Amino acid sequence: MKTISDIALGVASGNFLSLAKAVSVLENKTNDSDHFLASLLPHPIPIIGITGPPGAGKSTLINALIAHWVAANKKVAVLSVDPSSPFHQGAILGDRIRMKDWYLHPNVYIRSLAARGHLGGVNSAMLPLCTLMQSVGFDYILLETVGVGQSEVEVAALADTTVVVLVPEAGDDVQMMKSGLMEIANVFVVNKSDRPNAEAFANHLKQMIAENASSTSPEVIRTVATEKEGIPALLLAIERHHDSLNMGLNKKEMLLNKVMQLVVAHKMNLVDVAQVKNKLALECQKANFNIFKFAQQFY
Ligand SMILES: Nc1nc2c(ncn2[C@@H]2O[C@H](COP(=O)(O)OP(=O)(O)OP(=O)(O)O)[C@@H](O)[C@H]2O)c(=O)[nH]1
Ligand SMILES: [Mg+2]
Repeated sequence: MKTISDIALGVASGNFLSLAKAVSVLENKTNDSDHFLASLLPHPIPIIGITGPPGAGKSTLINALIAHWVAANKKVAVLSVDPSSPFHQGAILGDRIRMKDWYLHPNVYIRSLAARGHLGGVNSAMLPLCTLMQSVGFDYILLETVGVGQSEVEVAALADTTVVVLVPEAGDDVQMMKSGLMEIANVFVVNKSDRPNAEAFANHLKQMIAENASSTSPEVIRTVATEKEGIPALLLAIERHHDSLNMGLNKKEMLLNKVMQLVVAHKMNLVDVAQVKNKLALECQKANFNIFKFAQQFY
């Protein structure tokens, strides 16, 4: 059994076996994991979130991005979040097929995670993993999540750049998109641009963005992920967004949010929920039960 400091040393030297061990230390949330996390020496490696509706081509796009980066001798980590299933067999099997070229590649690390069941949602599982990946010498970190609920918003908060992947048929979903995905997108991809109406949809999207005009309007990039078409343009758009971030925009706000989440999660751990529950069961029946007075005994 390797000690935490052995694992930390292995991680620092970019050893994938140590990386796998480190991931299980974090997942098992042993007492050592806080200590281990605090000992990491992360680099500011870009974290790129890839989200969008089911089947939009996120994994295929990631497959193409990996191909591009590996050809340039870069190291890539991919973390896929499946928000719906605690077992995510389907996601794993599907992604194993779509990203099959890369599972055994020495410069690529791919890991699927279930979001459900994690107290604190996606973030509580992802932030430690992202920090770990930033400490191992990867050049890029990709987070894939299906944009159907809350997880994509959490991923967007973690990512430096959030890419929202849509398909031409999404025309009818534009209203829905206006509310949720519109706000988190730093770059839009219209994937499956080999299909009819791709150009019309991309133009419609650009028009909507212009109407929503803010100082940082997301670019719209057309891709055919299966053919690896549009990848250089997408990479340029990601880079341009990342450069604007480096100027300081939003970055401190993002960090403050992350720190507050960690502090809250830590404070939550200090409270014995079972004990609160038992006491509450006794006291909530009493006359003039005051929730503030009750809660303050645990402050
Ligand atoms: N015609 C066409 N098909 C594509 C393109 N990109 C992906 N596909 C196909 O679309 C299907 C779904 O692709 P995935 O990459 O699994 O999509 P996803 O968004 O990762 O799906 P989930 O993770 O299940 O939400 C697969 O059959 C792909 O081959 C494209 O550019 N054009
Ligand atoms: Mg996928």
